[in-house]
Amino acid sequence: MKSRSPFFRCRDFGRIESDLMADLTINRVESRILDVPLIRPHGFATTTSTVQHILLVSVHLDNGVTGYGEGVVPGGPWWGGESVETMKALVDGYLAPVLVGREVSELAGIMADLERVVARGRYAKAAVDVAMHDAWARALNVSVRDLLGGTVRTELDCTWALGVLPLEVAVEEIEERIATWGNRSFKLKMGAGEPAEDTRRVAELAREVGDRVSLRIDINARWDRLTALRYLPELADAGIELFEQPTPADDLETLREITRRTNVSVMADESVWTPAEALAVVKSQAADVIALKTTKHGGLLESKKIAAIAEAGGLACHGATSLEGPIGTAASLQFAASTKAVSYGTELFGPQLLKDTYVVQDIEYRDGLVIVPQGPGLGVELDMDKINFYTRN
Ligand code: MUC
Ligand code: MG
Repeated sequence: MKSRSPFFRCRDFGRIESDLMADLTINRVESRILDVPLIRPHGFATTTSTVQHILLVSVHLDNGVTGYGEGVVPGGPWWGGESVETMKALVDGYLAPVLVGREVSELAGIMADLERVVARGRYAKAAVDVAMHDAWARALNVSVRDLLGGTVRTELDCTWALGVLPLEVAVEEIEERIATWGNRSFKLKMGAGEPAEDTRRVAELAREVGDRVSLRIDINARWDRLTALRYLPELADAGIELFEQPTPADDLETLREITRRTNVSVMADESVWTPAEALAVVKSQAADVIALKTTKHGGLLESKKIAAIAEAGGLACHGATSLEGPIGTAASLQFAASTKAVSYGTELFGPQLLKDTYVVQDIEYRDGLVIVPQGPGLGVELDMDKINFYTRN
């Protein structure tokens, strides 16, 4: 048999390589809205949810592999201007056409190109970014955290967030969480009521349970400077351990003043969407912690930039939530598992707030911890019957 020249071997290699690349080609992107009931109403500063709406995005490759991501906001457009309906319009009409026909291994390039067709739209972009990470990792038979650099932790402290609730109901819920799930820290939503009354309610709660658990508050940017300077010291005296975004997002001066004046750690949430905003918080020393949400930052790649900036500036990141279901939660856990800077625990309790799950094996919680799922991709497998059941018609 005639031996093949190096020239042909080289061409064969090129062909094999291009076959593999073709396997990774994205052939379609689909999305559907899920409406999943909550175990109890969750009260935010300006609205109350009884159902979590989730945009489920799937990225399908030529090799038969599918990856999933969730587009999700806490309680609707009040938080960041997007809703599942706006996300669906962006994904179907504008983002999907950029993906189709490209290899999923071009993820960074695809994400950069999305910026040319959609400004902001970060929740929608996050769903697409996560679905591509899941598909690519599954195609390589590795976990998403492997793609992101490998494992730095396998479990995290998990804070349980209470909605805006009357005192007795809140105490009952905290006792139940301690007894059943071993939660050691709780976040209390504030900002809905009149500040003096809101403060009295939380201080009272701290007197009842504060010696056993860590209490944090999230005011969702609802207080002005004077209100914050008036009431935050009372909350500090009551033993609150973390103040999350007391004042408006754009007002870093006031956030900095609060951070300077108090011994309580201050966390920036609404103030940090983009890497540039994270840098501004670092430069102005406006906070001690950044609420890192893979959703509001627009996906895992952008979140890595936020984490790097925080770490370089000496700030910790908290693995925060937009009340994702199991898929979005798995994505944030894969991120936290691979990112040292997520050193201030997590509040990724979304799946426990849902009345039902739509993955085969739900996210695992025990002893106040949430466990990073194992297995390829995000580490969760979809239950298609449940998905179909919760899909909006
Ligand atoms: C937020 O502002 O942090 C996360 C949990 C929760 O109750 O509200 C969200 C959003
Ligand atoms: Mg917040």
